[in-house]
Amino acid sequence: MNEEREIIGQRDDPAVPRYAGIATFALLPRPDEVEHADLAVLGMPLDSGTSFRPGARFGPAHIREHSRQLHPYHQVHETYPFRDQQVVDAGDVAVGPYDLAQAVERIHAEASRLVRQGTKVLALGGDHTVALPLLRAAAAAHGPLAVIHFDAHLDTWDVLHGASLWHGSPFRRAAEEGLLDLEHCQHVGIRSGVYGPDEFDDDRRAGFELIRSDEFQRRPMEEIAEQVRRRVGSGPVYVSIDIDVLDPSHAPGTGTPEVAGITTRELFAVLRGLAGLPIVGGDVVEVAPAYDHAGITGLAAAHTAWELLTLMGLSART
Ligand SMILES: [Mn+2]
Repeated sequence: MNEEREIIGQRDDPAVPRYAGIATFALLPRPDEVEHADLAVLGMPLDSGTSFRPGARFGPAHIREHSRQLHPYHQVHETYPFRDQQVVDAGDVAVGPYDLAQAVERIHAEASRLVRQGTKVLALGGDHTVALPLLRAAAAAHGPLAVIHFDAHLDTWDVLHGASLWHGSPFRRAAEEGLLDLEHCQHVGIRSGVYGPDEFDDDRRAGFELIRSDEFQRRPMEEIAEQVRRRVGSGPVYVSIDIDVLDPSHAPGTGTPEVAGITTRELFAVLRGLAGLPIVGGDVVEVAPAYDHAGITGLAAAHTAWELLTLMGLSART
């Protein structure tokens, strides 16, 4: 880290409470307020790849609104995530709703621009299609990536309704394009309905091993985290978190909810067990606020993003 550079953290005006003022993510500065950003939170207001309930285009704003309560110190990692690295809120990518291929190109262009200037991207979705251009940008800089994918769904499916680009296919397309390290990818929390066992064969060919959500009932979470660490090895890691990995009781506001999921506590336990991995990028996606209640999903997503950016700060330090 550059010790001389002044790091600007969260807004800290005693006259303005956390619930007031414009909500950047965690009340962090914008890019034009800092010399250099080590990590940019970047909104993806897009849900044109959704197969079931639409609405994730409103996810980034919802997550920001619920990120006002994020604090500067992480009591488990004993670190200050906004001091270890300069984090900014880079706003939303300029994408429209009608042309998904064009939106994917724009996300790729914006993420690539940030990555080239040495800024890691933590994306707020938006539907899971956005992971493909984000992986393209990260892999261009770091080579094939070990992906840790928290999700109820495999997302290694092929064509749906004639489209190869949709929110259930990003990791299949990424594998085909050589963006993934096929020996080192890991799903966590899988449980959705499938049409048959061949879907799991396709999934293995896309480079993934899987941990199902029901394993959380009989296995210690430390052991699950250790299995993930062993699988991903020592190369660059990308962490993709579909909020529907959580049980609908913990995240009702999402497009394709699946029952019998994991809890926020279980998700955080596994994430915290990944400290020290070289995480080069990540996303928290599929937040659809129209189906949320009392901000449960917004809060879960904001805090999940905070856990992830804390990990990214720890990997920057090592
Ligand atoms: Mn997904």
